[in-house]
Amino acid sequence: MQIPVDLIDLVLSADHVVALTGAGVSAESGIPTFRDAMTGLWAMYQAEELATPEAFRRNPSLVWNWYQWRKQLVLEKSPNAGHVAIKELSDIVSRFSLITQNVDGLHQKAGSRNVIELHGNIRRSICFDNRHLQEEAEGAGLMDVDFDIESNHEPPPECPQCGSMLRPDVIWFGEALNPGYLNAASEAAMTCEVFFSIGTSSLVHPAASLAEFAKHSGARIVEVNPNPTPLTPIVDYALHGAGGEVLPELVSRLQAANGQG
Ligand code: BV8
Repeated sequence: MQIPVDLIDLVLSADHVVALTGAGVSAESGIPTFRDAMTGLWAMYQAEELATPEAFRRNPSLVWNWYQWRKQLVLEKSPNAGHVAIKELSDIVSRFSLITQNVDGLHQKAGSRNVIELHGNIRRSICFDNRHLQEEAEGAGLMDVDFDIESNHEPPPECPQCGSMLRPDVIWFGEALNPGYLNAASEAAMTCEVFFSIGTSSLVHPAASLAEFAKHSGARIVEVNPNPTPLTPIVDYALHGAGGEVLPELVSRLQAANGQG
C-alpha cells in the first residue's frame, strides 16, 4: 500500500488526530462485521433485528443468548495488527482521540486508553429496568463449546439489586447514545486536523455524521477500508485496504519520518 507523502507530513504536523473505528477493525481478529452474513446459528437473523429493545422485550431469551454467544466469541479473540497500529499512532501524534462503534473491547486490550465507546461494551451487563451495572469476573458467562440456541431457551439472569432482567451494556438501535460520549466524540471531531474513518460502513448514525462534522470544521478526512462507503466521495485520502495492512504501514512510515523505530 502506497501511503501518500503529504499524508505523513499532515499527520506529523497535526495538533489533534481522531480515529473513528467500526467492525472492520475487528474483522481480522475473527469477529464478524455487522454487514457480514450472520454466521452459523444466526444466519436466519439480521443483526439490526436482534439489537433492539423491542426484540429483547419480545424474546429476551433469544436476544440474551445471542449476546452471550457473541460475548464468548469476543472473549476468545485478540487484538490484531490494526488495533496495535492505532495504539502506536496515539504514541506518535501530539493529541489523539479514539472513538469506536465496536463493543468488543479489543482497542483497550491492545493498550489504547480513554476509548470513547459510542455503542457500549458487550463484556459488561446491566439490568433492563434501571441499568444497574453488574460485576462480572472476566470470562464469566462463558458457555460450553457446543452451545445450541435451538435448545437453549435460558432466560436472562435477574438483577440482584432490583430483579429486572439483565441485558448487555450496549446501545441498541432506537436507543440514544450516552450524551457524554457523544459530546466528547463530537468535540474531538470538530477540533482535529486529521480524522481517520477506519473499518466502518459509515451507515450507522449518529456515529456516521462525525466525519462530516470534522470535514466542515476544516479537518482532512482519511478513510481506511477495502470497500467504498457513502463517506468515500468526500474523503481527502481513500486508503483502499485492510486495516491490519494499511495501518502498520502508515505507522512505520510515520516512525521513519519522525526518526523513531
Ligand atoms: C439513535 C451496538 C436516537 C449493538 C450498534 C439518521 C439517519 C439514518 C438512520 C438513523 C439516523 N439516526 C438514527 C438512525 C437510526 C439508527 C441507524 O443509524 N440505523 C442505520 C441501520 C441506518 N441509529 C440508531 O438507532 C442509534 N440511536 O440514533 O437514537 C434517539 C435519540 C433520543 C432518544 C431515543 C433515540 C443507535 C445506533 C447504535 C446501534 N448499535 N452496536 C450491538 O453491537 O449489538 S451499531 C453496530 O453497527 C455496531 O456497533 C457496528 O460497529 C455498527 C456500525 O457498523 P460498522 O462498524 O460500520 O460495521 P459494518 O459491518 O457496517 O461495516 C464494516 C466495514 O468494515 C465495511 O465497510 C467493510 O468494508 C469494512 N471492512 C471489512 N474488513 C475490513 C474492513 N475495514 C478495514 N479492515 C478490514 N479488514
